[in-house]
Amino acid sequence: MADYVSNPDGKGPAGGWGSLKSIARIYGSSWPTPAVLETLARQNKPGGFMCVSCAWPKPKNYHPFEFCENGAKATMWELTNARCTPEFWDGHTVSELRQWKDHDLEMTGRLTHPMRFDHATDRYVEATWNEAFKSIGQTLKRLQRDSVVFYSSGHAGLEASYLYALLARAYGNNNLPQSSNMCHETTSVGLNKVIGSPVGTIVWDDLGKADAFLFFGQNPGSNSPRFLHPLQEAKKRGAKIITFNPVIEQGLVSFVNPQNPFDMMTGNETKISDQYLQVNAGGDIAAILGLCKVVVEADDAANASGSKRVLDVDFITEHTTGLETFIACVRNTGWPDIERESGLSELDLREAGEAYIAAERVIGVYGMGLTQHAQGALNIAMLVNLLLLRGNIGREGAGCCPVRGHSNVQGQRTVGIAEKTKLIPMDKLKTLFDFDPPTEDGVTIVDAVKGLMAGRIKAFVSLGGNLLRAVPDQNDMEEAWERQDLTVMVSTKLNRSHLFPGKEAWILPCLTRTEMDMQANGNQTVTTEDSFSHISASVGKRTPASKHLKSELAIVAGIAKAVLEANPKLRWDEWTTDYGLVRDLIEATYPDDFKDYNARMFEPGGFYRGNDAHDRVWNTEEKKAVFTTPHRLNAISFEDVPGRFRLITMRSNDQFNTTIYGYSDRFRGIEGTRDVVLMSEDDIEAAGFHEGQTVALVSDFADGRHRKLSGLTIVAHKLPRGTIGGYYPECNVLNAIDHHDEMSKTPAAKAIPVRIVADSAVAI
Ligand SMILES: Nc1nc2c(c(=O)[nH]1)N[C@H]1C(S)=C(S)[C@@H](COP(=O)(O)OP(=O)(O)OC[C@H]3O[C@@H](n4cnc5c(=O)[nH]c(N)nc54)[C@H](O)[C@@H]3O)O[C@H]1N2
Ligand SMILES: Nc1nc2c(c(=O)[nH]1)N[C@H]1C(S)=C(S)[C@@H](COP(=O)(O)OP(=O)(O)OC[C@H]3O[C@@H](n4cnc5c(=O)[nH]c(N)nc54)[C@H](O)[C@@H]3O)O[C@H]1N2
Ligand SMILES: [Mo]
Repeated sequence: MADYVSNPDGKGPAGGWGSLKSIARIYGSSWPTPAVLETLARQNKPGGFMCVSCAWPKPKNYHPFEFCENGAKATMWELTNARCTPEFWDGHTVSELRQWKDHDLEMTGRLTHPMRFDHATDRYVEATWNEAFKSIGQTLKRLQRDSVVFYSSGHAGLEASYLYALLARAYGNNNLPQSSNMCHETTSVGLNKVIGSPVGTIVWDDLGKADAFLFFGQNPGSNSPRFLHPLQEAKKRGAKIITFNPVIEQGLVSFVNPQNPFDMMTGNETKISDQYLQVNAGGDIAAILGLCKVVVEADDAANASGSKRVLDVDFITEHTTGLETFIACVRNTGWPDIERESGLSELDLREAGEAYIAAERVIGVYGMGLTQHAQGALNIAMLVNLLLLRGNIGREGAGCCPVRGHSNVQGQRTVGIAEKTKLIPMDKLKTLFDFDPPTEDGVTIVDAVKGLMAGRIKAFVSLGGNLLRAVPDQNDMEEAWERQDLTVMVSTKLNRSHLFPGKEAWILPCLTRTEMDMQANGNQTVTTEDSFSHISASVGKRTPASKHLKSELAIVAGIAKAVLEANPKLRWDEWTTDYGLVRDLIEATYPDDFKDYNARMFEPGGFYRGNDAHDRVWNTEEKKAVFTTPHRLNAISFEDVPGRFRLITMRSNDQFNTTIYGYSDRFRGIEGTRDVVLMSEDDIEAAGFHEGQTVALVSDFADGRHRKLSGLTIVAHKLPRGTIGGYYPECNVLNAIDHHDEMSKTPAAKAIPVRIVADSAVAI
């Protein structure tokens, strides 16, 4: 086993008092106010509202406080007293704000008024909603249909999302890329190819029945902290947890449950990972192949001695295809190749393989560490291979668990936000709304960005998000973004994407889920879908941050009315007064998923929309679950040459994507700055640098383009040789838009080829 200690460098466990302090800091000395506590107490409960942060499911039997450190931060970030009003712009120009950090932009507070960019004064100025809709409508009418993109990040609820997709299609295109194009699109495409499901196969109760969890590149301590509770329970009943991650992530090391008074008073830590394997960035294909080799060898031995087979032969025969070629590949790949490519020893992989075999029911968990690679889909297919060998998909306590990002990112895809026409029941739309939906596929994020850069895309409507900061080649993107005819940002807070306004540019401020959404028919409910395909209702109770805010649904309807020809079947006004009518439409469009939608949406834990792979029905081309034979042993698209490193772009526990709450990455012991590069001590020494030195990273793609990020301080960190770490989104200037997963076009943000240079060595 690797020399893994339960508390590296003396950093505190995940959860515990550190988590409460970290929450309190967001609100400063005025926290907690009774109103905020009241709001937090309603989080993730029936009749309350679903967390605005991540998509981790909500249990049926909830705790008194069913939220985590980061869910609380996200909620409080919305409930701030700060306001970014029209007067803010009296003192600032857009050019000046470009020098500001992401954190400082969002600290200006909630956006309060619709704002139009004024080129003459380089400022946003107040406008009315009518002016905004009218002007946006006129411009959209003038533009060629396929030159407009309707982006969304996974914040908006199912109702607004369904209408947004309808707006795009009624307007005349399928240009509906979403934040998951940078995230779990690898799952939507790659997992779907091998098991016929674009989403995970487990449900909540499976967590309580698994004997082992394998974690590949997912960091629950920061990104889905409520996951640590079922993991803690799993450990207490003796389940094993094995982690594959180049970085030692504290949440996968140990946890003190902040909701357990005994644990909090005594500092009683639960050790999470039994084995922590620091795989190379991009080394999972080889690592998993190693595990499969252990399984196959054990099965050979069992077969020879006549004892119980290790492979689940009945399952494989009935449900899968492709085993033989895969097994041949497993047998033909030698340990030296596996060790070199994974960066792990045969001994460690044998120990992990034995633990996998010893467990009756296994859940394979994964996140961005698998999806954001040039061979991300192959990474996922390898994990599926491993699970299929022992029938670990489609039975109790076992399955595949991709952990989703934004709170409704999965659901938005379910209700039609998708660029691929084959995913949409177009005939239903035609019947329901009496128009001919466009038949051509729309753009992915990568296509959209390339289209922008080439001048083909002329307008972007963004329902949430901060695309400028989230995509590769950020410098080119900034230039391309402001060349557009129209930029429309439906937002809650100021962000960098607002600062490169198109010829016509609008910021449209919206309500959030914690706020009351009063329409003619009363306070409205919205729904979201979590990572386990459960759909839950949210009712906001807070007074809106400004009386000028509109709901996302009302904004979509406002734009739709201004741009679309009158159509008696498109009843935007009526739908805005009663979101239940939109849920009826969703049910009519997707009857299997949303049966009795309005009646079931308050069920504790949400209602399950079902999953065929969970029931061992395989909607693949082959109508079986597919074993994939890997054509390479690593997930990267470049050679290793001396001086070239694989840069992982990381999240701290003090951010939600491009929203930077603060500068404390307490799990990794980095305080006060994000301008760092993490390197192993051996790499620092071999490269002739020293800790604390300021360096620049320069990207090292075959295209030879100059991409550089300066002013980074070297921090020694326990990492595999050749793998270094820096923060997302800052490092996005280093990535290339053509560097993405081959199958799904998800940008490859977890192994960017870079060189490290002394800061003065390369001219900017
Ligand atoms: N607090 C907070 N919560 C969030 C978010 C946030 O920014 N902050 N973002 C939300 C969103 S949109 C998403 S998609 C999810 C993201 O949540 P995660 O999927 O956890 O994403 P990351 O933190 O980017 O990366 C996950 C892990 O992959 C590891 N890793 C990197 N490269 C490799 C590799 O090659 N192999 C392996 N095995 N591991 C690797 C990294 O060290 C890291 O621990 O979280 C959601 N929740
Ligand atoms: N290098 C690198 N790049 C990455 C990643 C990485 O790991 N590394 N991760 C990728 C991933 S997984 C993702 S999902 C993307 C994220 O990309 P995006 O989804 O585009 O970015 P966010 O940071 O989530 O967007 C934040 C903004 O959303 C707005 N907002 C917040 N709440 C709401 C709301 O309720 N409604 C509306 N309408 N707006 C709201 C606010 O104005 C805020 O400024 O980034 C991707 N980019
Ligand atoms: Mo994401």
